[in-house]
Amino acid sequence: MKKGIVALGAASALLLAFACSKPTPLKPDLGASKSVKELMAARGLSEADVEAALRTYVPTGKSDDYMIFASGGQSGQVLAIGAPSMRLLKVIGVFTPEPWQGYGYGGDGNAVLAGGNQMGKTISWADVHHPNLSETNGDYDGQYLFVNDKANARVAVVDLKDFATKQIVPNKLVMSDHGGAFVTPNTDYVIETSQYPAPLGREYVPITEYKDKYRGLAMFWKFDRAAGRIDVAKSWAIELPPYTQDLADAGKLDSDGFVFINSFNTEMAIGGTLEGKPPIESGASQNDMDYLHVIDWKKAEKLVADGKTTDIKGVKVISLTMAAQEGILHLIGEPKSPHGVDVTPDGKEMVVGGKLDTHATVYNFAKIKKLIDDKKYEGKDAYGVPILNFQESIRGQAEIGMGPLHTVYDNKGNAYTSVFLESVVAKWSLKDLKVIEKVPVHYNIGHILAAEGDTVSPDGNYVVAMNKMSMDRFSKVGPLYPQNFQLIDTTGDKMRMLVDMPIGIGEPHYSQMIKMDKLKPISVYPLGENPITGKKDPSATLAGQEKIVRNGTTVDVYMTAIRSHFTPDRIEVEEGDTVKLHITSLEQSEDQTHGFTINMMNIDLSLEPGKHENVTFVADTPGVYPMYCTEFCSALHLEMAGYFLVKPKAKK
Ligand code: K7E
Ligand code: CUA
Repeated sequence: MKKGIVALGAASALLLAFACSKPTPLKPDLGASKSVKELMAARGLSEADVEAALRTYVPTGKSDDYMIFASGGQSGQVLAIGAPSMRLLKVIGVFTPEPWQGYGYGGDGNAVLAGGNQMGKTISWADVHHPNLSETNGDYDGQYLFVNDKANARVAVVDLKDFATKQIVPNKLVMSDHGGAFVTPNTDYVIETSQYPAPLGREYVPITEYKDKYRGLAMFWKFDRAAGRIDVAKSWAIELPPYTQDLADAGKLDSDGFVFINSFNTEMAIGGTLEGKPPIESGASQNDMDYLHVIDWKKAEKLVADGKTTDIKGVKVISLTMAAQEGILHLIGEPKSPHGVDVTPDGKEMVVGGKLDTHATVYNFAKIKKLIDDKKYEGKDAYGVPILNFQESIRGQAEIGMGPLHTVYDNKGNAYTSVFLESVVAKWSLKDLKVIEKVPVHYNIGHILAAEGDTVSPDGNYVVAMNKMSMDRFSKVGPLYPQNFQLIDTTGDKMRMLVDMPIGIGEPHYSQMIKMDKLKPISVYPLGENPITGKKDPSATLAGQEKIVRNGTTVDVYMTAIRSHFTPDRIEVEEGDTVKLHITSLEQSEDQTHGFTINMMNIDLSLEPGKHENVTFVADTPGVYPMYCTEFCSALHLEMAGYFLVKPKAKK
């Protein structure tokens, strides 16, 4: 056995020497002996295929131009994808434990995950919908990523310095969210609006009292950029009618200071299929119009500062009555069963897609603002919220096709709308509201995203169709099919389908795409840094400081990891001891990661260079537990191991 490992070590050394010597030019058989045409014929590729391949191929050692941050859907994670290559670069652990990153397996990440517990329960998954990048002056700044969990009403903060989740904030008032996590143009707030109405604060109320007691909510999470965390104490909310709020977007430039939220069940249908009542789905589709909510958040912020809020479970809430009276909330009709509301790059207009409509409706902010300023109302809803006239609020409607959902923009005045039922991307002109071109996608597109698409200055070169179905696109993997991302080139007069990317981890909803050079991730942590606090850990251990300290039944182990050993590598404790491991990676070279596990303990850490981790557990079962490094870090990686021994308690 030992011999084999030594041989392997020698082989790696040889490989290393080889890699470091002058590279020998490769002479691949195919390229050298066959022309491109022959190769195309052999592989059955058309010219368009080859062109698409050339447009997306990123050779080894070269970087992609963009990074896509995609929702990982039910996986609870976020995917980092390079574009145009559409290669998966990382699955970032967010709401779900992620073993490779050692996230949720005993280390400090446990506290982050626990921060997202709701109603006293550990929640280890999420329905991730909308990742949103932090912005400065309406432009992605590459610093943070926010993402919501629709199923459990939570928002997470990912620091793009190290692509790690730093915070999960549970919304204590609502049961689900959807309109989030959208940021205001300078990331003052991360917005999270509820989806399925329920009593705010979660007490039981019979569903027959839906109209009176069930509510929606717009949560304004205050983001403290210097701290890199949501400041829960400075956050607040606005109570909304139980109209089932859907997507939201923050205004920018002209419409800065406002938030727009869709709703799709102004009928307030509550189902009752077993009792012979119509399901929510058909009950909610009776009205031709639902309501676009227009919120003046800067005005609301002043009310909060003046203390004009109600306390619900410790959250400052502007009541619905107050919001209606003070001109914070206005409603405008929107057709029909709307889904996305997307503010144009100049902030002047909002495009709403109606799932059961054939139009994208273009609302004009200046018109809306004038109606609000003139207090010109069409009426009020049952909750006293002023309603603005639909026709007087819009510039017009674009005839898009069956089931427009979401809209993104380019830098040439065009909009791209995902059309679910038709399975196309419709490109149309914002100027004359005419469709220019439709390109088929495969199939049933949900969201669409664009390069730098939600900024004040989109790049205009790519959109990605995020398709729900992929029937005949990929090799079969059983009845649960991958989702399909399709990258489309939008630089020319005609849209060009470039490449498919199967997503085999969950159903992504939204994504954003940022220029790669805006991201400035670190390669190594400063020695002893605890990534969760962003500071040198008080228990950081440097070479020579390793020790085992017993205090009663608590054993603190100050440990280091460096190629290719742990110090100490033997730890013996007594049954029932509380063990606190403090492990610092002493590595400072790029890509030199160690892992750490104690067998059978469900402990698993990733020790990137410089990183410090703390693990606390009770050694409750006597035995001999090997511990080892879980990353193949060196030729002597297998030797990077040790023993954790738990001595049985002496019988009395
Ligand atoms: Cu799936 Cu934005 Cu949650 Cu549309 S949402 S598809
Ligand atoms: Cu350290 Cu393997």
